[in-house]
Amino acid sequence: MKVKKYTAQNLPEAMKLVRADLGSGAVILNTREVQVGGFFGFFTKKNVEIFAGLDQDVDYHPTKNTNKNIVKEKQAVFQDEELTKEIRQLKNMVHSLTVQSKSADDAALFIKEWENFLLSQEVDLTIIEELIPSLSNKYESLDEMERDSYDWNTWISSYLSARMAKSEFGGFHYETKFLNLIGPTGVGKTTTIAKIGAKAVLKDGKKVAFITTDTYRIAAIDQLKTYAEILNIPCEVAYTADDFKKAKEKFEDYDLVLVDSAGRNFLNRFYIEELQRIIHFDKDMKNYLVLSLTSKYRDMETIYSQFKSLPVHKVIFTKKDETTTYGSLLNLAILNSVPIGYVTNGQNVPDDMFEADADELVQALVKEKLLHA
Ligand SMILES: Nc1nc2c(ncn2[C@@H]2O[C@H](COP(=O)(O)OP(=O)(O)OP(=O)(O)O)[C@@H](O)[C@H]2O)c(=O)[nH]1
Ligand SMILES: [Mg+2]
Repeated sequence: MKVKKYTAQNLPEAMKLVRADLGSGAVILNTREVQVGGFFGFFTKKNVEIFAGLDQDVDYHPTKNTNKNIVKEKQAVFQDEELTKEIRQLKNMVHSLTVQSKSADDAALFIKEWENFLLSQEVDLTIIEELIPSLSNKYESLDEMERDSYDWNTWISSYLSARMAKSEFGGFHYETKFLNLIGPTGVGKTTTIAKIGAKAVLKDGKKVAFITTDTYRIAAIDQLKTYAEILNIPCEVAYTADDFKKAKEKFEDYDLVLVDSAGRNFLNRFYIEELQRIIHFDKDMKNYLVLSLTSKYRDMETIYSQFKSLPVHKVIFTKKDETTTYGSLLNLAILNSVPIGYVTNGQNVPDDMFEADADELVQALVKEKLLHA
């Protein structure tokens, strides 16, 4: 018997090839499904292979007349029955292949939807690429009904919260007396100092003072002095390193001294040297880097690595109310293990500020999927 292999996209197509080549007397010896192409187990194409043969002792072509006709007719009846059986089996197989390929399409669509959402939130690709295999495994472990009713938002939130576990979240606890807020221009350093100061005075009943080293603009001094007057607390202006030292000594018996500094273009590499000339960075001073959530993640990374040498003890994210994209915060926490102290969400002093909490921040991000679904 001559055996040949035929490959096509589906069984009916493959059968057509067999018939065209070997005629209706062909015997199907084996059929199987083969996968071609693919990426991460998705988007693979399924082909069908048929092994068919033709018994050359028997001529099935009705046009040819030989003295083996009777045998041929009997065999033809037998072949017809076999063929009907074969077709039934093939139909079942085609059906099961269609079901399988639908479920592969559904999985790919499901993963793609989450991938696109996380990218739109500016979550770093490294984090997304690590998440996808776990998400895909979870998806595969459930049947169709379970998948539909499964709480995927909670699954994603738990995954991302766990990834942030290495970072520390939450504000200070008066363990340090001097808190210095640094960062680029206009991110909300002075406003956040007023918020932290107001909370310490009004809620926690602490003895608080301000020092400002932002002497470049009269308005900047006035801004902090106005908050100091409202809170009825002292505010010292330090033009030189000596002024700063004296102000520090003056507030020695205070619970909390908040230090304001001028924002500078973060691309100016002399900024940190300039800060160091006036502010006495020692171990009883904590430096909080203020970053606006409206900035680009790449810029935030650059700013963070520039300030890191001071060092940066915590990051405060401002202007959460001005964006619906929170990936940058997650990226800094996950990829740089940056401790996050506070998040501010408006211009109102002191109300628009809360202590950072990993779960709440992740949930705020995931909630965006529901809001824009
Ligand atoms: N929407 C919104 N605006 C804020 C927030 N925090 C501060 N701002 C506003 O941002 C602007 C700049 O705030 P500042 O506190 O002066 O910023 P800064 O970092 O001290 O600025 P420089 O000293 O000039 O570098 C002001 O209009 C604030 O009211 C916030 O969480 N949300
Ligand atoms: Mg300021």
